Amino acid sequence: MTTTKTYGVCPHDCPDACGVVTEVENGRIRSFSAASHHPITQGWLCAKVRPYPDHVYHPDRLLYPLKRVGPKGSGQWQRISWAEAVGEIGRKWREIIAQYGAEAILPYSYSGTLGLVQMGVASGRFWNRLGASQLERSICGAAAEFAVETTLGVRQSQAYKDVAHSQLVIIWGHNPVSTAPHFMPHLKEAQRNGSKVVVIDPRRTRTAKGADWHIAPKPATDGALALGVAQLIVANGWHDETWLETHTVGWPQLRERLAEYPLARVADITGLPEADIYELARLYAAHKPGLIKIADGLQRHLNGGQTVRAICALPALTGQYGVRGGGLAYSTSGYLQWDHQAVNYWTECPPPGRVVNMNRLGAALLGEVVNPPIQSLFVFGSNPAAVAPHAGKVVQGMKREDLFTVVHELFMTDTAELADLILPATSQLEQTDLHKGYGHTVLGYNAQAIVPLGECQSNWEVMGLLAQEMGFTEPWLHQSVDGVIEEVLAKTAVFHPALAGITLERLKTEHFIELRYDPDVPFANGRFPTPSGKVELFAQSLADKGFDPLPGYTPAVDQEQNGARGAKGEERFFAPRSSPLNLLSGAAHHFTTSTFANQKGLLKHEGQPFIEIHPEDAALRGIQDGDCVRVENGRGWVVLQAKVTDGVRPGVVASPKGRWSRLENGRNINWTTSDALGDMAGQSTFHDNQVWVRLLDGLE
Ligand SMILES: Nc1nc2c(c(=O)[nH]1)N[C@H]1C(S)=C(S)[C@@H](COP(=O)(O)OP(=O)(O)OC[C@H]3O[C@@H](n4cnc5c(=O)[nH]c(N)nc54)[C@H](O)[C@@H]3O)O[C@H]1N2
Ligand SMILES: Nc1nc2c(c(=O)[nH]1)N[C@H]1C(S)=C(S)[C@@H](COP(=O)(O)OP(=O)(O)OC[C@H]3O[C@@H](n4cnc5c(=O)[nH]c(N)nc54)[C@H](O)[C@@H]3O)O[C@H]1N2
Ligand code: SF4
Ligand SMILES: [Mo]
Repeated sequence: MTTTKTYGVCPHDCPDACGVVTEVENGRIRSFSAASHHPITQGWLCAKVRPYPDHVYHPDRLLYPLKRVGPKGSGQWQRISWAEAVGEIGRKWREIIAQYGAEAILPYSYSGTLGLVQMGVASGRFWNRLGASQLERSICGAAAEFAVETTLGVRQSQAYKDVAHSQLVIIWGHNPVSTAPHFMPHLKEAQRNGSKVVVIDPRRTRTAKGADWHIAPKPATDGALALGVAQLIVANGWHDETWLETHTVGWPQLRERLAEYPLARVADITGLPEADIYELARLYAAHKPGLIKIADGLQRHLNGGQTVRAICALPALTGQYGVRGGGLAYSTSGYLQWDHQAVNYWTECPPPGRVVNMNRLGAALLGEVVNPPIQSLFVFGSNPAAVAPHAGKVVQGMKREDLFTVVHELFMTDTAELADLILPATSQLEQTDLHKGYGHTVLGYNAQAIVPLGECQSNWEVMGLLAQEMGFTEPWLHQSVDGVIEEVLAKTAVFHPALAGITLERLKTEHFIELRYDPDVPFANGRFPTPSGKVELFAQSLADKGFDPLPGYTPAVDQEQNGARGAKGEERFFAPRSSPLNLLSGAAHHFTTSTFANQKGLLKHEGQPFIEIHPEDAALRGIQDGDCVRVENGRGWVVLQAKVTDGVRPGVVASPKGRWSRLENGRNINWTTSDALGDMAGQSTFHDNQVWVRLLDGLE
């Protein structure tokens, strides 16, 4: 009997990027658990990933390439060989390129894995060489990334453990119990030692339940709330004038702007009592260090970028940037950026193709994108038919007869079901990769633990096959995974001192290596890598692009909810007389977006697809706890089970993201969400979603 022990990294979209260890006996996984020597993971995994062997050995894993034989979406497939599949792709693409050019091909990938090679490099090199359309990768946190980088210069964040120094922690529109689990033990300990925890969220999340104070504003009003708090801080003289003068640009202009946010107005906008807003300002000014922790859910609104700009102003007002346990905790992604050329090989590729926003996939397939139209879609590491907004449009677009769709997947997802060709993909335990977390600075090497199931191949292997088929012989398209890692590490180390001495060999033996930065507290040296070298409260770069250069607030109104009324192919929608509700669809505790939402044990924990509705809103509509309700707007509808609870504020309903339509009567929450773009960086706006909720009345 042979037993091997392999160290790896959880690849899923989560800031923690946990270290894992897999024991394999005679080729099969015997045990899977947390790596005890990973400094962030600390020996435990979240509820989603603990049963990982059930994911890897799921009876529904795709094991062979499949070719569609019936109409699109009919579920009729024929097994074919890899050679046939790749040959077919090559034939189709050559035809498309001859007629329309390579930009008619759109690769669509996102967060099935966050690995450097299997996602980063696999989404770059081959497609760049091909000259395919570029994907604007803005479904998740683009506006916040842009806002933080504009204001502070870089995305760097307090270490999880440094929350021990925080007297106050404001968790703002973020639910780390579910979405950044390894932050929680540190927070709990800080709380036990006396620091106060405030959660700001229209919904009483798992995180809010454990807070000292939960504040529930109306959705998308946080920009006004932040400016209102800022106004009170300044009006009371609680701000740090010296710090502002030394470290910021635009303080006088911001001060003027704040006059537009008197308490009464902010109370009116946010729906919060004046006393609560005042108390929040007082708490924040009185407790130092005070940490504000945000993530991306908060900013999936039409005004999300400016909301984040406004929140970023608060630690500047109180002089909290650069302080251990203070400032802003958002993302550590800016510490280490891989060498762009090593990842993408742009210098050896044709000019970049035109850019298609991933949030507009349905519209893009249905004629928004022309010259050339999208004639082929290649999806890997993403499930757009389930996760992209306005799913009805995505599905309609994917059903286009003249669209050639290839989906590289582990499972028959909503997206795979609409493909012409399906290629079977490896799981993390069947592939090699390098990972960095976005909540910490530990590098982790994922060694392949088991032989791929069936005929599964990794993303990078598929890129190699496609390159060969297209006649691209460049060696950088045919390296081994380790070769890619070595090259990217070496080329990045040239300008990144923290990588000095970190080699593939070391990663293979140590598995996880913590990168050290000096100073270890972001901005402790007082330097902000913005054009001015300071916190840009006023950003000339924004003014130059036609944006409001100061943090501000504009109402976020879902104006398109009736946009599809009576549209071709959709039944007519007439808004019921009751008023619409604002639907939030954040993270499910037991899934990672749609990953794991086909796994028995986790589905059982998550329960039936549900919608939380406030007792007042339920009563107005004659809805009782447990009733089936139809949730709808002009974009589409979905049937969910009502959970009547005061865990959402009146006017707000909440239903987690991630369900598979094909497992739930053909529709999920994204049949209602909007594909309108936010104020910055092409951001998705899932949470500006006006819906009508009513008892299911036999219509279906
Ligand atoms: N268990 C689990 N973990 C995950 C994921 C998952 O699906 N499941 N997804 C991963 C991904 S892709 C990401 S990007 C991160 C996201 O991590 P988070 O941002 O923490 O998660 P979300 O649930 O998207 O959003 C957080 C909260 O924002 C609130 N919110 C929405 N609109 C507003 C608003 O206008 N104001 C305020 N104050 N709050 C608002 C929602 O009610 C929600 O509770 O999590 C990652 N981790
Ligand atoms: N309503 C609503 N919708 C949302 C959001 C929301 O807040 N509300 N959040 C959005 C956000 S923040 C994000 S990041 C997106 C995430 O959306 P996606 O990036 O689509 O993430 P997943 O749903 O996890 O789907 C990933 C798919 O990749 C596959 N996969 C995993 N590993 C590999 C691999 O190595 N190779 C290949 N080829 N496939 C692999 C998995 O089986 C899975 O089907 O969802 C967005 N959707
Ligand atoms: S999903 Fe997050 S918490 Fe869970 S194992 Fe993966 S990295 Fe760790
Ligand atoms: Mo995300």
